[in-house]
Amino acid sequence: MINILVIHGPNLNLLGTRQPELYGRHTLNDINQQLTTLAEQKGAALRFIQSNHEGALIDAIHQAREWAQGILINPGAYTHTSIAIRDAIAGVGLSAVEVHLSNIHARESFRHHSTIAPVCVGQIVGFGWRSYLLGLQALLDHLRPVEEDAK
Ligand code: CA2
Repeated sequence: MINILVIHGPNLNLLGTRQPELYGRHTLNDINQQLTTLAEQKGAALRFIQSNHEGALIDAIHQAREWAQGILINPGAYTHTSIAIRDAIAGVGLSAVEVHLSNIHARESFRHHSTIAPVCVGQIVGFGWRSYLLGLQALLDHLRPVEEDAK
């Protein structure tokens, strides 16, 4: 069984209530349920955290070292500012995949840079709620390469 921490950063608790043109109509709970269904199919177990506080996200990353093999993270606006979250991911040494609902590279220039991406296996952006599913699939494949890839 592969254990994954799913992290939702600031303001993502508002999903499905406002700005559907940017972030879609799915709620955070909808996305977590979709992820849980995929994880069950793939033999993985997920734990979720959403917080609007940088320190709470860092504490969760530190605690994940005890039980998880990977991290799926949408850092929200901390993507563009947080050296502390980057250091936490690098510090615990867990494989992480960064996901975004919107295509951050097609938006305002201040969203083009991610402080987090360099310490992640990869980044998936722009596919709405499906970015999370693609990210989980990619993270699981990275942690447990399919037999064809391993040959
Ligand atoms: O596209 C993404 O997933 C983002 O991480 C979303 C962040 C934004 O700061 C990043 O640049 C890209 C913002 C999340 C705000 O979510 C809301 C959802 C509904 C209503 C208001 C905000």
